Amino acid sequence: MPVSPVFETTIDRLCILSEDGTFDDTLGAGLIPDQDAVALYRHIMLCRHFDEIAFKLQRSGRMGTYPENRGQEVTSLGAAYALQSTDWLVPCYRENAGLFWRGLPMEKILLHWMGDERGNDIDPDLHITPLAIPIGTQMLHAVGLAWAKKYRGDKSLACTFFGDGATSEGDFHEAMNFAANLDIPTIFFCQNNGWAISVPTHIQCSAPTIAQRALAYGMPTIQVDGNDIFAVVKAVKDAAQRARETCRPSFIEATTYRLGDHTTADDARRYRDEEEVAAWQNRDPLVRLRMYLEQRDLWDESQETAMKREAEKTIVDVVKRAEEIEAPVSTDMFDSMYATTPENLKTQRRTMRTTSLGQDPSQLPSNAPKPANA
Ligand SMILES: Cc1ncc(C[n+]2csc(CCOP(=O)(O)OP(=O)(O)O)c2C)c(N)n1
Ligand SMILES: [Mg+2]
Repeated sequence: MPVSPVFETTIDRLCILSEDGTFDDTLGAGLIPDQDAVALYRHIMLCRHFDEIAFKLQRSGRMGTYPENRGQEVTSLGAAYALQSTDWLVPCYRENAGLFWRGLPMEKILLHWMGDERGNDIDPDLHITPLAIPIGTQMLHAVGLAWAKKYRGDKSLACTFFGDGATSEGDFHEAMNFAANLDIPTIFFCQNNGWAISVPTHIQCSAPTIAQRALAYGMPTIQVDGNDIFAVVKAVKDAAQRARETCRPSFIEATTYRLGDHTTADDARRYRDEEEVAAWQNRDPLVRLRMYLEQRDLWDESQETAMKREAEKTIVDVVKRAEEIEAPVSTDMFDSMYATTPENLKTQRRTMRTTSLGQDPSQLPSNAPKPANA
């Protein structure tokens, strides 16, 4: 019996607006109309300023840990731009630009990182789930949401964002397997920024691309330049069309880089070379889009100065709204837990004491076994 290949394929890499400003008209013409390109650029400037101020709030003790988004803005933004408002955005924690584009009030993200649960209380009409801090859990939620959409015969989908590191989690593989085998309209959007905190991608993925992980599930897959908003928009539009027409899920690996530390609790200088960071500064998605606009006379220095001023003013108001909200009260934790609060929790709510911490043994139910030391 001769040996013959049972499976052969290639994976495409898509780039439309390259790092030196060259634009591929064949792929990119008409993809983002001029006025939208300007609006997207203005939005990235606003998000960059938000990021800077959030970092300063943490440094001055006005907020908890914060993960800077700088350098990765166009991955989630391109996706949010390409999708419809009824499609779910299921984020991890570095997708501010896409969430704000969809309409999430900016103060919600500040409240989240200030440790205020009201930051996670999101208007359901926005179709955005709260930030997922445990790595990987959100991918399963996205598949569940998309499955529900399919059951209802609704042509929308779920797009979930995660990092390169998250693709080493069991949750990732379960979500991919389930979506692929049951035809669940999900877009798996991997933001490969080269690092999972201090672990470089090549240490946790011995394959040359993350995109090829999808092949094992028989899922259409592509790699895109994640600092090129045009490439991201095209890849997401193609995946969304496939999901709407056939319910098939897709995988997108967007190569990008976080220009800041992992979070404010990290110091990336301890594990990254300065030359690597400098090389990626030259690929900054903000600079790249500005080059595109200037080449077409859509943007100039006076607009840049005016937008900077506008961003500063907007973010001052955002911070004010986040800091002026009245402080939460301790009983809130009982009020959002159950539709009808059980009797034992009503008692805890009234007394703010519990038997489980040994604070109030009188709350033990009458039929509970006596503690060993009683
Ligand atoms: C289940 C779980 N394990 C570990 C962590 C700690 N942790 C937080 S971020 C992170 C790295 C994630 O890397 P990646 O998925 O590449 O995302 P990035 O931050 O680079 O965008 C880890 C291990 C966590 N939050 N959740
Ligand atoms: Mg990463």
